[in-house]
Amino acid sequence: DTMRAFLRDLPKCEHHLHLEGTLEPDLLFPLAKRNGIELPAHFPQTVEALEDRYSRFKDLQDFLDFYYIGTNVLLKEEDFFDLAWAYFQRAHSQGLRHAEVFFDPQSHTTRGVSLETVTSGFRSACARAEEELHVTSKLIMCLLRHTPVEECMATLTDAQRMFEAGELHGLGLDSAEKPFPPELFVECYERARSFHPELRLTAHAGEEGGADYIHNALDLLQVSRVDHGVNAAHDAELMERLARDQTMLTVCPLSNVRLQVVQDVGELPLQKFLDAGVPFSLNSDDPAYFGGYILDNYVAVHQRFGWDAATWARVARQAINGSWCEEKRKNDLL
Ligand code: ES4
Ligand code: ZN
Repeated sequence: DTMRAFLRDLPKCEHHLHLEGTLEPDLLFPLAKRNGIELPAHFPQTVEALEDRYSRFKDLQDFLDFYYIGTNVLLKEEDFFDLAWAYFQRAHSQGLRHAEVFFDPQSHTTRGVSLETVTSGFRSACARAEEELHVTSKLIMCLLRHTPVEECMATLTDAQRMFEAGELHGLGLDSAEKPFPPELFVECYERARSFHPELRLTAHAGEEGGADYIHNALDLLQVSRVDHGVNAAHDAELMERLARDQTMLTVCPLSNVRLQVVQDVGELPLQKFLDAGVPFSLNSDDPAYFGGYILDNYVAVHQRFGWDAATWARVARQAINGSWCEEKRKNDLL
């Protein structure tokens, strides 16, 4: 319809996308076979059964259990390339222009897959996306907050050269929010900041965790962006702070429904953020698991909020302005 076409043609930027979360069931099973990986006995055996199970996640942890099993089928550089290239093509067909994408090195290095293998495959896909699709991108390495801090520190050491070379653009923090608050990772973020003066910092906070998680990510980790962050809406002082500093929240509507953060997209505090001047972007998080890519998230929001064209242009502009790309690229997108 015309609204979907309008939203498709908006210049969209995505800032909250886990590359491992783009593993579609129809790639998961062939990769498991190609790499001789045996899936657990309880794992659904067909694409249809798996998709059906994905539509019934109880909460974040229930999803993560599936997400980490899926991740196990990724072994070779070409697996990482195929995964990311499939994502870029699909998102491009939905009007994506720029993506800042997460990956979880620890979920691969603990299986004997080197960081170099992972990033080489991803970087090749990013280069091809820029050449062929004119989609620009940045890689953000995430630390798994359910793992010991010493392992996170070792992962940072492993990645130091790539941060220094600008091959990795930012650091994030993901996996189960509770009971792993931001304050556990202060030394990791300090260490990362020492690698490069322009290294960008973000963290998942305020999806499962309360507004205190967001305060602590800002104060203690010194992040310049907050992933999810929807629980900021419960804290008036925090809302003022986010608006004053123009700190962007990377909101993931379909993810929040699938993981039962809200029962319906209409419950998200998006109008409240707009009215308060708190910038946000709309993102797909783990599109293979949550039933939609970036445009599907825009459409779902439109169905509940019914914003006019000027408001949608403002939402798109906020996402461009909150991007970590070069000013020249931002101006091209605006
Ligand atoms: C994630 Cl939705 C979400 N939250 C936390 N960690 C994640 N890793 C992949 N998706
Ligand atoms: Zn996420």
